[in-house]
Amino acid sequence: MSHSDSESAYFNNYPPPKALPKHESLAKSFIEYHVEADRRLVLVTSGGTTVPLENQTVRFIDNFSAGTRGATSAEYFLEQGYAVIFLHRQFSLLPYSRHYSHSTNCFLDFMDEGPPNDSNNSGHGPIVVRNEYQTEMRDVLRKYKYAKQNNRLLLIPYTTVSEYLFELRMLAKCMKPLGPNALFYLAAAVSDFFIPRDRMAEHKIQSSEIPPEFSNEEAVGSDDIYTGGFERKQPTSSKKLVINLDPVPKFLHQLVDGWSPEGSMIVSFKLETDPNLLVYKAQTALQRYAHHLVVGNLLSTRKWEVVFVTPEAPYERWIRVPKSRRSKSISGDEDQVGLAEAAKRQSEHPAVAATDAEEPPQDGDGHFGSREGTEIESLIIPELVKLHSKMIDKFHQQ
Ligand code: 9Z3
Repeated sequence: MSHSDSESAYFNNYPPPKALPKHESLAKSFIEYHVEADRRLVLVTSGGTTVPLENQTVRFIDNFSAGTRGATSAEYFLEQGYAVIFLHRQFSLLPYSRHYSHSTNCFLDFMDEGPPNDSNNSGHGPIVVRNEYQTEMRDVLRKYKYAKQNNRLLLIPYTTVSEYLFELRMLAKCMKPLGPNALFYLAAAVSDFFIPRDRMAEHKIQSSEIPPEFSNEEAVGSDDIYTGGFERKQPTSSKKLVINLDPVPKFLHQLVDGWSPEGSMIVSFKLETDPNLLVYKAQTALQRYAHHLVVGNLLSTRKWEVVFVTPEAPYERWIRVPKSRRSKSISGDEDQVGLAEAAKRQSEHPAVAATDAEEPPQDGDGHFGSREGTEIESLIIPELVKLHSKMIDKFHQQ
């Protein structure tokens, strides 16, 4: 099946998200506004995607992504003067409010009740931001207000992988009038596997036998597809659940060759856990889709290092937060920083022992240095903007 055949098969099989027409009209007026201003516009995708197991969804498969990369990157794009469409998993982190979320950095910890205000005799004081957070919160608040008041940020939510794909296609097509001013920054962690609509159970999959009079006429009985039947050795009324997933069609082809504006820049992310594979997989993705940049990252070191893999020299370029400015991360493993680069060098020159994992000194400063260390996105985005500028110049010289 060709890419466009698998595209049509996919989109014909799924109903579009209910909110798509509303999102389309919001996107069109947002884009028109920025086309008129000749402003650059980036579509940032962010967060995980769910894969429902039932049509009336009780259960779904999910992934780890909280949307930190996307939400943080969106802020640095706004700082660089870009307008941002933020296509995000519903309830994942958002630009600016991410600094004061409900779990880490709980927003309530930043507040106090001030002394009672005598004028209204209520005995209640006003809620105030604690002194030590005033500067940082004012800074975040000002940037947030600026983005809102100047129509620089459009938030579009999705939940499932299918909703994500419908929204991505719609937004890319709406972005056509932007031409080379459009940038795609695909940081969402999109599921590679899904259950096709014609194999999906309508109702909640049952974990125990139900009498035949209750069984309904689904296209495919949940018994046939999802359950492994009774265990012989262990008599029990519970059933196994065996899930059979298909690969999600590779939509980057369609984005590069059809949906996106002429001259636009497309940046995808490649996530791996094995340092030996990262650069190879990023290079393979770049060759396969023929776009402009793959940003490779390892799950364990993604907050401190990424690799830019490009079709032109220098082909592979590491960006790292200097050691002294790395934030602490519970999920990360700082000992792994440098391993993927060393593994790549080792594979190219097996005779040369892998060099140490230390990074060369780099310039660049994080904007939230005091509490959180340097954010790697503060190093990634300016570099990316330079590459985008080069592409725009080249486009206009043609
Ligand atoms: C990424 O690699 C992002 O950097 C992360 C960010 C998902 C690791 P967090 O949300 O994590 O800040 O916690 N995104 C792309 C992942 C992905 O699904 N890439 C596909 C792949 O690796 C290619 S499009 O095959």
